[in-house]
Amino acid sequence: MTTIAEFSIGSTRILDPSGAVVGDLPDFASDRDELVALYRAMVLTRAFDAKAIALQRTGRLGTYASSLGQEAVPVGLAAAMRPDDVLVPSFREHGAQLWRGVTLEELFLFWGGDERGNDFAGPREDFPTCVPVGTHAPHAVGVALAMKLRQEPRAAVCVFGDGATSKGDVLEALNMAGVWQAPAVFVVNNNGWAISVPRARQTAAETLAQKAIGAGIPGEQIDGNDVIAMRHVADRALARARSGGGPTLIEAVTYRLSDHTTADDASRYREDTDVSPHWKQEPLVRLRTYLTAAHGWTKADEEALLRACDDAVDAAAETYLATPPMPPDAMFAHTFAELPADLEAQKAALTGGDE
Ligand SMILES: Cc1ncc(C[n+]2csc(CCOP(=O)(O)OP(=O)(O)O)c2C)c(N)n1
Repeated sequence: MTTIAEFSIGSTRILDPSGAVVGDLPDFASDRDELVALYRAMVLTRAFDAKAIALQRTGRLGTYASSLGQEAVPVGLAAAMRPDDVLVPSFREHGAQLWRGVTLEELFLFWGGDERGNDFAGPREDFPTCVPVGTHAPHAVGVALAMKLRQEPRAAVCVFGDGATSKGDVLEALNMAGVWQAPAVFVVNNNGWAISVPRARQTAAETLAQKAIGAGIPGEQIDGNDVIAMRHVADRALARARSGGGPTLIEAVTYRLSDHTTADDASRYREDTDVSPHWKQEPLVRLRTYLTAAHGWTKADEEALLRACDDAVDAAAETYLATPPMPPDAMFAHTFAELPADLEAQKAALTGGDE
């Protein structure tokens, strides 16, 4: 037998869990302000997360998907994006959405079941949160293809979980992105679990990044709790996509410290002893340790930042709680240009009108 093709999967880590530099620092990472911006975005995301869970537990928010411990993936990714790139997110990308200009109030509205939360004042072309697993990946390829046909130097960025990579939608999207050399960057937010199904029971593949190989596109893995690595590798993939170099798949290895959602109880399938080592890897402590050692981040800086983020989140929550709900028939708006007769009838029944 002759070997006719060989492949390998690279892995990138720049900051290790102790906050030590173990790779080549990219240029942006020597700038204290750039690092503080990344840190702030992760802290704000975590503050939003804590408030969202508290509101859900007291009956004031719908089912909520936490991003606790995974903040470096969306934040690093969004920091690498340009405003006119398009984010096509799954349901744990609050950090990316906030970075790109979606407001805290909008995020609360969305998770409170109010569609106005998807009508972002900020990134008008970004897609709404996709709750069906993986169905947004083909959409992202369509967006990227449109950019290519219009010869626009932009990219579509699609994020999904490890479980989603076992779905046809994602594999088909990777395949067609490769065929069309679409300017798309796919990010697997590999947090180890698809609800109660561990990564090892989803696929026999050694890495998820190698799912790119079958589609003929580059795939690489990064330490997804290292926000510097995330931003750096995404920078490179986005630059390649925008300049006609085609798509990339990035597997960001992180860990879901929380329950899957507020409707889940992870203690039913996961021991505390499995989870606790991952607290030593988490992304906020890692960058904070580095900021402290390399850039003189102080306790006072930390306290001021925590207070500012908590205040912003509390104020947004107050605004959300004070927002009058939409009328029930709002669910019929924006679904069809002209409502089909059966939906017209349902709307009329709901509003007490004639059938
Ligand atoms: C098409 C579809 N099937 C099933 C579900 C129910 N569901 C919600 S999240 C989830 C697991 C997703 O796991 P993963 O892709 O790893 O993302 P994570 O939730 O871990 O971020 C499932 C099966 C769904 N939302 N959509």
